[in-house]
Amino acid sequence: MMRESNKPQLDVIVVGAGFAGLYLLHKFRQMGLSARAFEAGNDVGGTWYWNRYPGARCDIESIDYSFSFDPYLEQEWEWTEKYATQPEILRYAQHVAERFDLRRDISFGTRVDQAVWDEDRTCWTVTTDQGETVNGRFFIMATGCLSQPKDIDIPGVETYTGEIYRTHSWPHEGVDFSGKTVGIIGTGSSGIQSIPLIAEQAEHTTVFQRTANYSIPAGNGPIAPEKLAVKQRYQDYREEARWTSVGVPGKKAMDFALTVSEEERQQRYEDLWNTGAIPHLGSEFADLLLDEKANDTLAEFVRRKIRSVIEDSNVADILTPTEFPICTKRACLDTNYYQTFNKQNVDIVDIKADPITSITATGLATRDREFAFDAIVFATGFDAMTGALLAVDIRGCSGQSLKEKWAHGPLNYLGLTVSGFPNFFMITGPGSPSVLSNMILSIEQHVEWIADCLDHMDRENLTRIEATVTAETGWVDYGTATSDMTLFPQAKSWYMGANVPGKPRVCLPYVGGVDAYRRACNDVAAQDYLGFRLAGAGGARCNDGLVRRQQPDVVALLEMLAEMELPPFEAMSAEEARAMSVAMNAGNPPGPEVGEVVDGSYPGADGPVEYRLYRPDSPGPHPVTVYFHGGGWVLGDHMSDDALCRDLCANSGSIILSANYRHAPEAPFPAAVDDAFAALIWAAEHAETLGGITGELAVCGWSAGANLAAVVCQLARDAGGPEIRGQVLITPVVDGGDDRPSMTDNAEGFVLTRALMDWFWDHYADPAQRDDPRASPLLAGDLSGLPPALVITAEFDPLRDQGKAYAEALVAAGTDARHINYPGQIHTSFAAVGAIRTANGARQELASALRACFRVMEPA
Ligand code: NA7
Repeated sequence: MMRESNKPQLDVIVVGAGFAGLYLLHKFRQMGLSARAFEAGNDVGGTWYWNRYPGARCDIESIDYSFSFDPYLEQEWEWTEKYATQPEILRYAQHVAERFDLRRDISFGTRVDQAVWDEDRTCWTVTTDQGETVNGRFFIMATGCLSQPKDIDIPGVETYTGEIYRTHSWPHEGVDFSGKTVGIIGTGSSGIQSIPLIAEQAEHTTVFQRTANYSIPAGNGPIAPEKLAVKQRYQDYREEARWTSVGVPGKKAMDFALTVSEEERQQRYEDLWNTGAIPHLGSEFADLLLDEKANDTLAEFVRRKIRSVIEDSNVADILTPTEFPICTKRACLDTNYYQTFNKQNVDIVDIKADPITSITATGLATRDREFAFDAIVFATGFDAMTGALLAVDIRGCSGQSLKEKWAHGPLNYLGLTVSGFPNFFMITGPGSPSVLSNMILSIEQHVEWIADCLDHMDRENLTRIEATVTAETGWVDYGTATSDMTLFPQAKSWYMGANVPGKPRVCLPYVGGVDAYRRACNDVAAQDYLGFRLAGAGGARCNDGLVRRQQPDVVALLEMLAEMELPPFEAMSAEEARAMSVAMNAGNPPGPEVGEVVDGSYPGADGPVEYRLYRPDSPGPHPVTVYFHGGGWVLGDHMSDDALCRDLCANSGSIILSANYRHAPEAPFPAAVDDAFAALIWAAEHAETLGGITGELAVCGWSAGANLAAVVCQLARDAGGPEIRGQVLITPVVDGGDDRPSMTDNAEGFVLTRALMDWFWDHYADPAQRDDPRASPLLAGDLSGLPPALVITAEFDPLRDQGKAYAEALVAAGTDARHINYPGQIHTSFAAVGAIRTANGARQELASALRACFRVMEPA
């Protein structure tokens, strides 16, 4: 038992009294916990207290950018504009503080210098710049993501004799620029919002731009009546917002910029432009942040708009952004930004072409010019997301500092906690969606998650919580895998830590969306605080593990399918299942362009059967790969794996002849085998007429199609031909009696379940037939003398271990075979071209295996 004198003074110590700090205090008071906040400013408001520059506004509509935790609060407060100004948002923060009487728990004008974990007393000891020391059971940094300004990294500032202003700490009394010459450095949000207003007052304004930004007109004004009407169903509306990707209701993009018509695309961009809907800009189409070409359609649209506003084409050249994909840096909302540069007394200087070399006594110098100014405004940004956290000397177990721990990037679990730093939480920390979302909504989610966690601990009589290294590493890797799928890493942005010299280059926010993130946090709590070590009088416990085990796009797909609540295939007739499979295929992204696509038919074992031929975009002839589609011998056809066939064709330089075959149950085993073998023989004999190179023949297939590919290799060997150069087997079915661990572990799981596999087998072959090597090629007595094989499997596939067993058996029999198992993937990953991008590497591997097996890629 802890002696009374040893007990921490407070339950919770909070740093910051912005929106996060305010809600924390309110929440903890409701829970009966003692909490105190320290705030450097002299009032509440955080970022909205400091950033008072002219034109400062939020880029999330005010109806959305406000608290939802109290229905009375949300009803009584009336916003006056679509995008609220800084003074109005600050008034709102003050109103919240007053309404819930929060100021009495806040020490203003006080900076926290240090926080040290005391293992013996299970508490944090916090010291402030006012000489105060307090201790508390929990320590929470609610310091905001954009609160630590970036140092001015231009020499000579101290020599300047004019006025200096910084957008992040603007004088409270305001600034009058009338009659003054002003230089403004920086064209991020702060610059873009303030430049038009400063230029309106100043006698002359010169803007120094390093990187041109994308900005769209805010279209600000009174709140539209339909938006205001949301207040009549505010709580439902908020719940909707919680399950969107940015925390603002809107339609979920399901289609692709590159598949709709040019006309539709332009119309949709025009609508976005006209509504100033910045949160939805990057999500209008599902591929905008994933595919450079798709992104460029929007970027080009915005570039054209920018050019149409600016009169001087040289100025337009400077202001038109080209250096990074749109939305990979925060896109800006403006009012008359580009128009401002049509004024005679406003200049722009491209400091990429003519860099600033120093601040001088009278102004600044670039490499080629000298400028004199009465005032210089720095709108040069922040040491975002980690800066404010590292500004406090936070020391966890064994005295390790957060700075040391984060030397190579902010290791964290869920953006909420850090291993080695018990009872410490961050609000909207790195690793959470934070700056890519409606911040107030994300703040609420974090505060509520922490409150639930503390409540759980109290109920279970636990006093210490700490993330495990496994969980932390898993989350960081997952976050990196998520951002690596996107275009975000291509920008030198503060999201990537690229604006601060020497800062580790990692994607700071979690880019997978508020909805996916919320699900992960909820899953952690629901699984007995998965990945946390908890201890106290109630006992020690740890359910260690990873909250997300599949690749991020696989998780997104599985979540989407779960949301759709589709009936399982095995509950349907074959006809119904086929119809559903066609419907599901319809929305797939298209595969890459190929030289030519030709449909035809080959003589199957029982009459003509269709094929689709994909020809590479290079002068032929080419080697030929006969491809067999997946679908459990029941579903699919020669066109259903279209995107994969295109991908294989484009990347392997081989003709892909996707041969259909008769399907079960109408034509059960061995009909599909007979057709597949007939297709192979026909392709070998007709290689030249198909534009192929005789003798350069390979087979490939996915799932049941890979079963057929493996089987025809055995049949061709036994029949003495045709000669096959290689077999590429994608998650093959090779054993009808499989009961290996992967079958059991993934039985219930990931699109292909054990029940579905059983359903396929039941349609295809009688139990007595399944031992036939033409149904289960793994059971063939002799696996020697077969074509070189590449077998790829997926970690979360019931078929994983049989695929592996086949590759091993081939090797044991002296056949040249390689097996690659792809972590975090599922049975359908490899065929999902464009949708499961984390399988791109695997698809490259398939294509190079095909390339490698041919002796001749092109005729001499
Ligand atoms: P940002 O968006 O980081 O913008 C900072 C701007 O300052 C940007 O144009 C920078 O150019 C420029 N900059 C920074 N350092 C220099 C130096 N040394 N020389 C010249 N130019 C420089 O910060 P904001 O305050 O505008 O906005 C921050 C966020 O607040 C915003 O995204 C919203 O979420 C709200 P660069 O692009 O790095 O070439």
